[in-house]
Amino acid sequence: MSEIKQNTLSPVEPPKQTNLSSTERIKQKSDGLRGTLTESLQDEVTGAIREDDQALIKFHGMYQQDDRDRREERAEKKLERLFSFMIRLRLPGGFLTPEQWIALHHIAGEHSTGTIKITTRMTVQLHGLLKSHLKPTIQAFNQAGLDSIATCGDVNRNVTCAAHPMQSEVHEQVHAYAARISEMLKPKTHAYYEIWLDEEKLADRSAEEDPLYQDRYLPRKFKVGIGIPPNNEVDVFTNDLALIAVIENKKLKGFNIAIGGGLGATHGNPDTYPRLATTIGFVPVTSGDERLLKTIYEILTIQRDYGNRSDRKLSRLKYTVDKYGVEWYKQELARRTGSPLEEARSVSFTERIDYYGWQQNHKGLWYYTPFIESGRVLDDEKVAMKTALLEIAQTGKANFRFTGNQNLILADIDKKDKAAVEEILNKYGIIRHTEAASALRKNSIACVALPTCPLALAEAQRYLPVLIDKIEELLDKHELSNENIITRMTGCPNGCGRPYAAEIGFVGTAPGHYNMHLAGDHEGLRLNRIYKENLDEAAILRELDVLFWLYKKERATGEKFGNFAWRQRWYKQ
Ligand code: SRM
Ligand code: SF4
Repeated sequence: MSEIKQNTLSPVEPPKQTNLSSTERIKQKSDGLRGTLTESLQDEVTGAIREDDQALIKFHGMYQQDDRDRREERAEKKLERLFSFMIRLRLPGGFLTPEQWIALHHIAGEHSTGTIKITTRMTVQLHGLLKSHLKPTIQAFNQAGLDSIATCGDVNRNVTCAAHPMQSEVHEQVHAYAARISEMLKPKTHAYYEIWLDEEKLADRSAEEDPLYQDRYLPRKFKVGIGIPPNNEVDVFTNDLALIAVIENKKLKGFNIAIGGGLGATHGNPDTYPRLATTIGFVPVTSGDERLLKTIYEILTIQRDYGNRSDRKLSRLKYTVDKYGVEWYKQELARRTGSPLEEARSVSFTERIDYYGWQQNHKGLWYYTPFIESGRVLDDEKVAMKTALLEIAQTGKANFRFTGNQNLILADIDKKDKAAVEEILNKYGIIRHTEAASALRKNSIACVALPTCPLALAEAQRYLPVLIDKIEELLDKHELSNENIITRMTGCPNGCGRPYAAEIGFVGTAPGHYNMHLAGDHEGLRLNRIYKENLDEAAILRELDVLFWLYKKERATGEKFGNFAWRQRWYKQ
């Protein structure tokens, strides 16, 4: 891809910011994100890395964590916390070849807890890596053609893109943009290759000059998502930058551009809030991609120059958009790109689902989507998912695509190979497991939360499956078992499982307690609102029992639970 031409228009001076946050200082003096990571890794006295390096390692796709289940026991024994690391891969559009899945399977077994966690952004994470395992892990990933660059930190994150190729004939064309955008927005520093892959130090540092990120990077994380109507399975409007494919007569015409989505909030801080992206216009791609890429690039430069660098709670693009206004952002973008956006085109999202089971695309290729609860690929008492997926990968007959709902699709299976894949799926009970899962369960998401997430206030992925057992009983009682109510839980208000875009959202407030949010729509076009705060399990079930009863009794034909809740104003006014 050609380099984006730098803007040569006379700059309008962005406001000079004082009171920079400590992370800003760490970034700027990090020597291209190197910091003292090499020294930190060599220090055998502790399982942790130095404090400043904890901020820097994120840009390399890793987080320092500790096992929160064992904090007390370790403290009693006067031992340091049981430190380990989480690593997240960069997989734009969420795609792995079967060979890469096999490599991932073995790397997970050798270096991490063994569980492969599919995330809400269509990639995978491994947890529990000891410090000494980080380099061998990255080197093994590199051998498989994989990296973790910029999957965390104040940069563009993993680019998501609607997953299911049977959705449209131009799906592959749209999908290719995820990789191109990811590449364009990747930091230029060579640090990753030096620190983790032992490559030679650059003699000439000017080779890694980074006109986009400079030495300050972005004020905060930045997320790009691509949606392909009619399925909004990626929750496209929850991204800082949402691209919505405009397809007319089976041809890709371009993308509607929406900015300022983001879900993170802090309990008790009214200045923070979830927000869906606002559509600001359309960019055609019929005469080449330069205009689209330039538009994306300059949306980031505006956020780089105007985003809040003192208070990290207020530094996402959504706050910049709300502070300066959507019209101002559009004008500044037009100034930087040299032309205004075109009028947004009409698009329509009518669903937000994973297409479970077998599907066929326009070319006759087959796709199987199994149900993977909370995206955790492991062998447990319910199903040997990890072994089954390895065996399928070993046939070489299926690619692996991830969805924004923490699932995967066994993809691009030739007609003649379908029976062989199906035999393995049957052998391990995957088809039975997928068909047996209720509509509620299949439409649920839970974030990681405890024991690894340092920010969790309550359980999520370890608890939602249990709560769903009980909600299923209520749905059964009210003859609503077939309702695919979108239900999501997170252990804190940061929103990693996108609970604010659910029909029923549970947001952790304290151990065993959740705020219950209601009245989001089914398509991800309207956020929900708080209904009741700090509920324990008994209170949640009591509330739902009554709400389901009313829903069954009074809903209009075909009315979704979220829309009914909205109509009934089941939220705090
Ligand atoms: Fe997230 C922080 C896990 C998707 C909003 N997120 C975290 C951290 C890294 C905790 C931390 O900062 O130390 C969590 C690591 C837990 C662990 O042990 O693995 C974490 N986030 C996840 C994942 C793995 C949840 C999952 O179960 O799938 C998702 C990884 C996505 C990926 O592959 O890149 C994940 N996080 C999201 C999403 C959903 C999305 O992007 O579609 C959101 C809401 C959208 C948004 O960004 O606004 C999200 N995560 C946050 C926030 C709030 C940011 C904010 O603007 O306030 C934090 C906290 C922070 O950044 O300070 C956070
Ligand atoms: Fe952790 Fe909160 Fe994100 Fe859940 S929502 S993974 S608890 S930061």
